[in-house]
Formats: sequence, C-alpha cells, structure tokens
Amino acid sequence: MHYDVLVVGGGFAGMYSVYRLRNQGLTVKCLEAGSDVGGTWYWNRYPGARCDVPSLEYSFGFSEELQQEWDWPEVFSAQADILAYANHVADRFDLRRHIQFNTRVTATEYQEDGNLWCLTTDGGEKFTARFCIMATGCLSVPNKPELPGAESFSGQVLHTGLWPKDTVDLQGKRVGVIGTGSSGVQTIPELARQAEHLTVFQRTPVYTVPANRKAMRAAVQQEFRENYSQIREGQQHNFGGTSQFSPVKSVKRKSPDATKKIPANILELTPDERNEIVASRGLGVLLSFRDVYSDLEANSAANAAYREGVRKMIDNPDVAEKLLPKTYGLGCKRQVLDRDYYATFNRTDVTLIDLQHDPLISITPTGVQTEAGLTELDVLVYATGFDAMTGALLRAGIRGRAGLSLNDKWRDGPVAYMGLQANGFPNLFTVTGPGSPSVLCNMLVAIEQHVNWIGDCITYLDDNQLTTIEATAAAEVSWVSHVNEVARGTMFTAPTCNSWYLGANIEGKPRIFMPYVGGFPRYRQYCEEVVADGYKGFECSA
Ligand code: N01
Repeated sequence: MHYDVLVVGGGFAGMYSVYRLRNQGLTVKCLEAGSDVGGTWYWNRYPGARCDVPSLEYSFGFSEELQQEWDWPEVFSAQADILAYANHVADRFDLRRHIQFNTRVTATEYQEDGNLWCLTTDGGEKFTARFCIMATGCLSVPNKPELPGAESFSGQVLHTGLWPKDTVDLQGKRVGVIGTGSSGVQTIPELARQAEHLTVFQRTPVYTVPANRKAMRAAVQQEFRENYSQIREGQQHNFGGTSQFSPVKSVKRKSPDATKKIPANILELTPDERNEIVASRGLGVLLSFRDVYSDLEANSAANAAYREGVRKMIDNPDVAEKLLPKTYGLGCKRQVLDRDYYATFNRTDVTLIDLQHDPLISITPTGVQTEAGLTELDVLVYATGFDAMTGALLRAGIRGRAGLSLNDKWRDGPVAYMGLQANGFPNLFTVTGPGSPSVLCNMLVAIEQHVNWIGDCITYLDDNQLTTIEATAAAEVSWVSHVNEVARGTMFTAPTCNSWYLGANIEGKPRIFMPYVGGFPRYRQYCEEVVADGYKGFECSA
C-alpha cells in the first residue's frame, strides 16, 4: 500500500502529523502498536499517573474550537483525563480512519531506486511512502532490567509503562515495587492504599516535591479560554514551552504569609533560615531559588535543606535516612512531583528496602531475595523507567542509503541535525528527536513546532519540484557539538548525575546528553533561520 507519508506512532505527535499532513492534501497512513490513540497516556495507566505540566498548557493549540470546548477537571491532569482528551481529538478530527492499530513496525527501509520508504509490520504487511515520520515518542520503550531469576517469579508481574487496561485488583495482595523515579513516586502512595502490604525496593533516593492538587475552577478555565492566543504566543517565547500565564480576574487572594518575598538566591539565607523556609513553605520552595541550578555551593545548600525537610516528615529516623538523596544534586534529573510520597512511608503497611545497603540478590518464585532476607510477594511492579529518546528509533529497524543502519550510525550516541533528521536517511523525519528540546519542553508545544516544520518542509519540496531532503553530515556534527556545548556545566551533566537524559539508566548505552538544553525559543529560532536560509544544513535534490 502506497501513501505520500507514513507516520509511525499514534500518540500526540502521530495524531497531529496525521491531521496536519492530511490537511495539506497528502495521503497519510499512521501505524500504531497499541489498540488506540494516546501514546504515553495509552500505555502508562498505572495508579497515580498524571502530568507535570498544567493541563491548560499541555494541550494542542492548532484548533481554536478544540481549546474552547475541552474541559479539564484538574489543574494538573490525571492519565485518564489526558487519554480522554486524546480520544476526543481523534474523534473530533476523524483521525482514526488514517491509523492502523495493533501494528508494530519491524523494519523501516529506504529504497534508493524509487526514493521510497518501505515499512514492514509485525503482521508481515508492507507500506511505502516518499516520506516517513517517526512519531515514536521519547519515553515509549519500557526498561525492564534483567534481574537474576526474574522469569521464575510465580506471581503477577507489571510494568508502570505497560500497565494493563483491565483493572488490577491489589486488595489483600503483597505488592513489591522496584524503582523510585517519577513513575514509582506517583504510584507508590496509590499502591499502598490498595495493597495489603507494599514493599518499596529503592536503589537511589529521589528529590520530590509536592504537586499542585487543585481542581480546575471554571473561572480560571474561562480566563484561559479568553486569552488563548496570548498564551500560545507566550509558549513560543518561554524556555520550557509554557506561557506562565496567570489568571488575574479569577485568582484567589493569597495569604500575606504566602506572598511574603523570599530572596532570589538561597545563599542569601543562613542554614537556619533555609530550614525555616522549607518548614513553612514546603520542599517545593527550594526550586524557586535562582542559584540552585547554576552554583554548586547553592545547590549543596538546597540539598541540605531538602534533607532536613524530609527528616521532619518521616516518623522513623532510620527510614528517613534511607530516603535522603545524598549522592547527586537537585536539578540533575527531571524534577519529580508527588502526592503523599513521604507520608506513605509512615504507614505501618509499607516497608522500604534500601538496595544500596541490602542489595537485591535475585527474584525467586515467591518474591525478592535481598541480602537481608526474602520478601514474599503476590505482585511485582517494575517502575524502572524507559530506554529514553533513542529506544524506539533503534527498535524500528531503520536503514537508510546503501543499507546504512541507524543503530550502527548511533552506536556511540545519537547524531542528528536539530533532532529532525540524520544524514544517510533522506525524507525520514523524527518528531522531538535527540538534539531537540523535546523532554525539556512542554511536549505538546515541541510536537506542534516539529510537525509544522516538517509539513512546511514537504510543501517547500513539492513547490520547488524537489524530491528529497537530507541533513548534511557537516550540519549534524556541528549541531551535536552545539548541543553538547550548551549542556556543558549544567547540573544535568554533572559527573555525579546519572539520568535517563544521559542514557545512564540503560546498561551499555553511550553516556551522551540527548535533549537540547538551550531552551525552546532559541531552538525554534534556529529552525526558522534554517528555513529562511533555504534549508541550510540540508541537501535537497530533484
Ligand atoms: O523512570 P526513571 P520513571 N534495580 O528512570 C530504578 C517521565 N514521567 O519511569 O535511579 C533497582 O526516572 C531507578 O534507580 P536508579 C518523566 O520525564 C513523567 O520513573 O537507576 N532499581 C529509578 O529509581 C520521568 O523522568 C511523569 O538507581 C532500578 C527507577 O527505577 C521519566 O518519565 C510520570 C533498576 C527508574 O526511574 C522516567 O520516569 C512518570 C534496577 N536494576 C514518568 N533499574 C509525570 O509526572 C532501574 N531502577 C509527567
């Protein structure tokens, strides 16, 4: 079956690609492994899953009608509400008829002769197109570490990133969870509420601050609706792609204490003052000091105040000590937001096992064996993250000119031009690929910008009777060195920091900082300049 464009992935990036390219008059087919739309929000159905970007900003801006009609029940949405939104978008714009579900792409091969991308699926079908868009997501390949004896476990095994659609009944069950990143932190309080007993296996303690748990007020939503053009414009000029729009008509007046000014820098405060401010305002206040992310002394002052704050929240001092991050600083990993995380460890039906001091020996048929003993379990939950940024691309069997494999090209880390294309792979685009702001930006804003850029690029080619576009080797090398240059010296790349941004969570993965940390506006400007310069850094041919 032949189309103008093939899109791999039916999450928000794939859905908007279908919408945008179809509206350009192109024939489009999207192939999606899941049974429905939603991507991340389709797969991550674990209890407690929710977004860390405000709902009114984490939404599409391409349709005025859409943003006027959709109601968000909470300020920060739960997974079910975002998935409902994805379904609404699919229905409203009649996208499903272009998407083939339950279809995983196993090979993505360029046929030089006809200038075609040929995709093979797990069902043995073949699709061809002139253009291929990989809308495969940044956090879409679950990481399940190979633990000794894992296959022998006789109870139920779950992964937060592949949570079943059917309700999982944990009542009366002894549940274990491995991992305390964003997914673990979100699900642990919920699992504790449902299970008879929860055991948390923690390898590295996390910095987490309380999430905003407010219900959406109709007046706030209305004020957003009235100001959406300004908000969408604001997103384009904000480092992380959120407008920072504050409703003025509908805001509640804050208490005088909450509005009391705090200094810009943490180093302006004495250690006692830091602890007092954390005690009165909560751990989240530490994120508001400017110097915490740019000055190691300030960072270590914030880390100390954080630890002091946590000690006060945990009843058992031994448990508190285990929960304190000590080996890396705030800001090195993606900030985690929680609801009742620390309070959960004060429950009598929750046990924390610190794998640093009580290492995991093996999984057994009945539970998890650590040095100190066996924890018997009925259910084992892996909250062990993802093979981020490159994982899905490297599993799609991508081969370009002369059979060049993307896996070979990226053996020492991803090399791509602006996270949009790689040399050797003409007419193949990646949405929010490595080297673009992607996960450091509001994803929906990053997705729309990329898809619009790709759509405009195809129009440019067609208008100029050009058939291929391909990033040059020189342009991608210079872009990668710019990406590294911008990341150098930030908390993200500190030697003590081991995050998925660096691929450090996957054994054997090259340690490279993958997203672009120069900010969305700067990145967007580069993209615009490239176009204004006649697609500088790309080679187009007729
Ligand atoms: O994954 P992670 P995640 N033995 O990689 C542990 C987004 N997200 O799914 O740190 C024992 O952060 C690992 O330990 P360590 C968000 O961008 C967003 O939680 O490697 N433990 C760590 O504790 C986020 O950053 C939301 O020592 C092992 C955990 O597993 C990203 O997804 C919600 C282990 C993995 O943490 C990833 O978050 C959820 C082993 N062999 C996710 N291997 C929102 O709020 C790994 N671990 C929007």
